[in-house]
Amino acid sequence: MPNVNMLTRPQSALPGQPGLITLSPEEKAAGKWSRANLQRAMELMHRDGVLAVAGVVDIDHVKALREAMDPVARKVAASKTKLSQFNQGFATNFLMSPLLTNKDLLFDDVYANRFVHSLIEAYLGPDIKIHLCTANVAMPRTQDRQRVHKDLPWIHPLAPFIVNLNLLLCDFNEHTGSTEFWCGSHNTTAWDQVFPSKDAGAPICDVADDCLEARRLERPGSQVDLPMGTVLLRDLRTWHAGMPNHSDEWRIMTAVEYAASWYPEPARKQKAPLSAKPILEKYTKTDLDFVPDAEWESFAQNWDFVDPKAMKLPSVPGADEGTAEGGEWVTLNAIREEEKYDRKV
Ligand SMILES: O=C(O)CCC(=O)C(=O)O
Repeated sequence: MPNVNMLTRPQSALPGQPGLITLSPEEKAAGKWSRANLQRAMELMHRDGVLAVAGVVDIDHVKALREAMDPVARKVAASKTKLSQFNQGFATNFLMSPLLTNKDLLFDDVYANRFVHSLIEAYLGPDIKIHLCTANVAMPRTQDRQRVHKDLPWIHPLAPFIVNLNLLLCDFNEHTGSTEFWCGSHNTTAWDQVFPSKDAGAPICDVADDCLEARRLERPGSQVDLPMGTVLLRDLRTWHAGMPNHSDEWRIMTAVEYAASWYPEPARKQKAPLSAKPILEKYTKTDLDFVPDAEWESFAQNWDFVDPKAMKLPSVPGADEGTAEGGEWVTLNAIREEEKYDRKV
């Protein structure tokens, strides 16, 4: 067999699961990644758009987060009455806020982890900014799967610009409704999203069916199989989908998004509580709007895509509100009307 280089192998020979790097005791003691692990992490991130990282968060911190967030997730779910309170159009997955006003849950290795930051900075460049803090819940005993999508309802840059960090608060596998990822989709497709109509300026999150079917032949999506406490880094351009959770567990992962320094400040930032500012800004900047704790708590668990008083995701340049600086949103990813995948045809 010839020794075929990884990067020139056909996509179909590449694994469906993302690669994994594990922090060694020597790296932990030195406070930094070895050169070899850093190189491996960058190769995997650029190849797959997703990377699993083990050994960077204390498992007792993960258990504490799980214990505190599980009852809140149940309560939030019980209060939901409308589809707009769920994510991606199915009443199976929803967003909740991590409990950022509980100082006993503000762990450095979760919100200010230098090992994680250094991987993200190697990928996005220096001076990363926290852009979003949330959590994804897959409700137990559910049947529906989300459509394959990118969390990007706008014409996004064609270079790494936001990395999402998920911390898995239980074992993630097909039984517990782990996320399906389409490794490599971040850099092999660009004009792949559906537009609500030909004259719409911004697409919706969904990936078009023919892009999906073409890619399925090359390197199909697969659900991750990873233990509790793993950190998953995802280039936001990577296709993925929330899946049915067959178990009795409330499957939760926290999410923190980091943006590249050159990514514009959103005109409307996500709100966060003032008491969490010191930890969130310990080593990175933020693009968050800090408000008094009591004010944040009054809407933190009210996620609803149509209620104006609900918690809001940051606005997106080139779609709803332009940029905070008022500058024009530009990207090479321009698309002619006739090239758009129109939802109505
Ligand atoms: O919870 C998951 O596994 C993924 C959910 C997701 O992709 C979403 O809600 O946009």
